[in-house]
Amino acid sequence: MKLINLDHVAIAVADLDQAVGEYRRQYGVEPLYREVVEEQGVEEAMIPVGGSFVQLLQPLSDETPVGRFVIKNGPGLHHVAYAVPSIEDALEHLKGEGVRLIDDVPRIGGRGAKIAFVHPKELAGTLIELVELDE
Ligand code: CMX
Ligand code: CO
Repeated sequence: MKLINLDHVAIAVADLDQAVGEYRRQYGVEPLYREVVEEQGVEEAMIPVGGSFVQLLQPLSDETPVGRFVIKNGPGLHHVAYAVPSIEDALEHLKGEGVRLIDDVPRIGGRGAKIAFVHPKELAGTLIELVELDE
């Protein structure tokens, strides 16, 4: 297992345009990507900060992971994502450690990256995403 960097910190929001506007005004930053990822039930904006991103997530409906999260907790910190060299190797390693995975096999997320989630009950109540970027 090797973590390349902290790829992004994800924040669930109710209104993406408003959140992007607040980041712009308060911190002077601008999204580099913005896209709808149907399979994950979100519209996302990726704001570069140093070598990492802030990922703002607006749920496409209440019946999505982020939609349920916002109803239950309100807007806030949703997950952290680590870049890995090989997502298959990382998942294999975690399975060997007996770690509960949400995704046994990678999915395609924003930026066309391979992604997979680890269950938040595994480590300090934190939802963890692994990302393999196509570079
Ligand atoms: N962080 C920490 N804990 C979380 C959480 C989060 N983001 N989301 C849910 N939980 C906790 C809940 O509080 C709940 O805890 P308790 O049992 O103690 O109350 C438990 O996990 C189960 O939550 P739930 O609301 O009953 O179940 P859900 O159906 O919402 O499933 C989860 C939770 C994590 C399995 C689901 O959100 C999931 O599959 N997430 C992965 C996919 C995802 O989040 N996609 C959106 C982001 C896409 C991207 O980054 O590109
Ligand atoms: Co993410």
